[in-house]
Amino acid sequence: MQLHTSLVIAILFLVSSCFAVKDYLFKSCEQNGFCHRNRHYAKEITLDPNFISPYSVSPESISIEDSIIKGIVVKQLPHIDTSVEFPFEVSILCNSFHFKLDENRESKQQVVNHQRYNETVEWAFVDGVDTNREAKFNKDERSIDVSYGHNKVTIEFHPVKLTFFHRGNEVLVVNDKQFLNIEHQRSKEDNEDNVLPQETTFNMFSDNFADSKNDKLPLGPESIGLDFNLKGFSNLYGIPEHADSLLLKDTSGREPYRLYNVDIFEYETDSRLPMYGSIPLLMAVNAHEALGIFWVNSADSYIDITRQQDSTVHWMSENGVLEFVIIIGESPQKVNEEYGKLTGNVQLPILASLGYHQCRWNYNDIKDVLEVSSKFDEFEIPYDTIWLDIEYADNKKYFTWDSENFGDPAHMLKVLNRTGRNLAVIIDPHIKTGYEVSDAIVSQNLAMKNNENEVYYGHCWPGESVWIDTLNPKSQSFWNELHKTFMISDEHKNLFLWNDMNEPSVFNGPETSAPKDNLHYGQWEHRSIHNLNGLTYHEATYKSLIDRLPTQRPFILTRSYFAGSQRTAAMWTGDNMSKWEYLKISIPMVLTSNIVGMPFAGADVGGFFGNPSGELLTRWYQAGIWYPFFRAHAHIDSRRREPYLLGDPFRSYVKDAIRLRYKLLPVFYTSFHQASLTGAPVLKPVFYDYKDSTDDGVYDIEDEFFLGNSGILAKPVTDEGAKQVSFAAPKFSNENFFEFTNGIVSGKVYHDRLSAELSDVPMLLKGGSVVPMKNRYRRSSRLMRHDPYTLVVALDKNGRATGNLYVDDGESLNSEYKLLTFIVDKEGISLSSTGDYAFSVSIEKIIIVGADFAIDTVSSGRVISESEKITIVDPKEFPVKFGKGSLSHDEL
Ligand code: NBV
Repeated sequence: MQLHTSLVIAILFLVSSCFAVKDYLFKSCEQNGFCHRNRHYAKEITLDPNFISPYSVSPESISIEDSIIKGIVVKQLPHIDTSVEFPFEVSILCNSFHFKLDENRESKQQVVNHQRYNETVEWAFVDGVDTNREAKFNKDERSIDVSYGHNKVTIEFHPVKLTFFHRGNEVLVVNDKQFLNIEHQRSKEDNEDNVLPQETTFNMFSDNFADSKNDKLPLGPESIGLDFNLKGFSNLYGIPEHADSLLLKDTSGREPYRLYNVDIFEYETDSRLPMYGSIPLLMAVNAHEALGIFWVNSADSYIDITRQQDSTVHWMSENGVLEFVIIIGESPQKVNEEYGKLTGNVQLPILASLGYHQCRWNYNDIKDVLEVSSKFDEFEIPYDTIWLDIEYADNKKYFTWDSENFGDPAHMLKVLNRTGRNLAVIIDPHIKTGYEVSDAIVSQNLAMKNNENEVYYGHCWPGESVWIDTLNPKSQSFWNELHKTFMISDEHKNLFLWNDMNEPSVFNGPETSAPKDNLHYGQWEHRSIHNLNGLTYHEATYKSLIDRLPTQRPFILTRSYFAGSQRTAAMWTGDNMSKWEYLKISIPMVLTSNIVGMPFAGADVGGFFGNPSGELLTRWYQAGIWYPFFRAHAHIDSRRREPYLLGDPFRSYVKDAIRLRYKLLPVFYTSFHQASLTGAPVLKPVFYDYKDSTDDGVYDIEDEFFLGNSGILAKPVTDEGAKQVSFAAPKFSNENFFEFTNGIVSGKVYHDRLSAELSDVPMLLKGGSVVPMKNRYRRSSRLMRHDPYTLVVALDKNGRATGNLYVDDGESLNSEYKLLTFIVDKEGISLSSTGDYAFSVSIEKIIIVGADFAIDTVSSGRVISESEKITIVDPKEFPVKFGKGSLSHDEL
């Protein structure tokens, strides 16, 4: 019996370990030298009430020129009675506070760049960010004040402390707890003299982690750490990527959140482990203000959070300059806007990329691709893009096509194009050795190097590989030429790209990535640039696509990303599983991405690993239609699950869900247009609109959201067997929310719960909204171009509603456009517009709900196309005419 039990346990262990993340491959804070040391330092300081920080600002060093404060932070070393100097700069960039501290270092060897890495900002920021010249400065012996807009910051010299006020309220104290720690340059031999009594020397010059692959740590300890005390903020968000809740958790006594881009195989939910991308922006929100901390650093980082009335964030990075931006505003939207001014907003996507994407690893050959494509048509399911994973290339040699199975890609593209379809193909950064592309990378000196400055060879899908170093500006023209040749001729505009594995993923590397002591262009260690490696790669691809077709908006999907990635790529949440908990976690993950300015985000619909049940897959599609990036994907070992293959009723529910996405494309596109101008989320968390509610419950709503500013509130079903949902947002609002299940408005006001049978996509429409939809079925978005709109109008309690519609040619960079605003009141519907795009918008139907008055009929400017009829659901059926001259066909 005992034997039997242990056998069962052993089997259970084996089975569960097959499907569990290999967390032993990834360093915990305890195992990671710099994190261990910073946490230790923080703990020692906290325990010592008499601690006096060794850091101070030298008052004599301060100068102010051109609205930039320059000065020196001094670190006193008690053992040797000497000090180290760190020059720093403070400026106001646009409306945000910017701090940067460097170290003057001696250069001893030629191979490794000895300076602290200071170029993160160049990758993350847009060009030409302005220094605000209106900031006012006021200095005395002990401190300096900087006032800008409604904000003021007092920088105290000793102890070093930065206190921020917004409209006179204290909102943030930086270095309140004195966790500031800058491990200055020293040699191994002198180390003892250079450590403070509160420090530990754990792994300062070598790394004892089993999977560190002999990291040589040539520059010794160089970490930085700092605390941020958020006054009156207990609700913190952001710092993706983690498979975790929307609201950040308290990490006291647990693993901190880690930012280190890795290929995390079979990741688990409810985890602070690092994932494929990172955006070091944390947002704190309360009823009065919102605050952004943007830690401008691309090295391995951990963030400890103590969640309280006044929360503390302890940020620790392995190296680099100490640089951060503080954004303060009235609202989260304001933080998004200011962050967007620094790092750029999402590019307005090519319209087709907002349609449905059909992917799997892999479609076998051209015949397979075209068959799948025509099956969609046979079952009248729209889709826009079909994807090819790594098997399309000859032996995974990217920039080639497998001649047997993909011998005539031009033909494939042409056939897809007939129905307005696109093809997306994968190009990974590991380039197999022994063919012309890798040979050229080596001979032209464009490869990432090892710690001896020789070409780094590692293992990935194709076997032995080299990695293109896209930090090297010379890589760009090489990359452009490769794309031009590979993408056949300029005639084929329907080819999109997918950049995977760009963390970079290295099978035999430490923590599944590149060795930290590898070298990049400028002799920078990989350690310093790791988290922006993925960005440099997809940006190079973006530039190559622009080089090929200068007027078309490129579409690129990237797995790894950093602050600034939103300008040139969409992201997805990587290799999830066909399980309910992954469907559930995808919503806060996508919302978090929206909070930090990267709205073009999605998760693999259906789950990457495994085979979902019909119910799970249906619910996943119904949720997936809300992901700004909507793609189904599946692992090579999973069963085929294209929507038309599903048995009924699943097939028809999935088809309806996909069709609903297409009906809502005008709303998605309009929301993306707003995001491209203001950094606003496309999927908007509920707290964005109701943060000043007296009920704190608004801050942790992570399973429902608004679609931009459209008034559509959605709550996907993510529980097996669920037959109804309950929305939280309506209770924070004075407005009515109308039932809008499956995009059909009934005039019924929502109370308490909504039925959500498996056929249903539960959604509500807030009173006061006008939603433009395109309700006719077409095979792809391109074929919907001239279709008329249906306006769904939900009046607010005062009988009013407004809504926007953005239209342009859907594909050109700098296309002409028209932005329409519909205004509905008791008098009728009126319209205002901006932009010169000469394109007529026709409306075939207007549905109005929520009127408790007779809708007046006014005579002129009827815009309903001849054959069509206006439907009014509530309160009575009668034709609507429009307000005096307010809306005419020509105007539209
Ligand atoms: O290229 C194969 C897969 C891809 O399908 C997936 O979407 C990526 O996240 N890729 C990872 C490599 C291997 C996954 C086990």
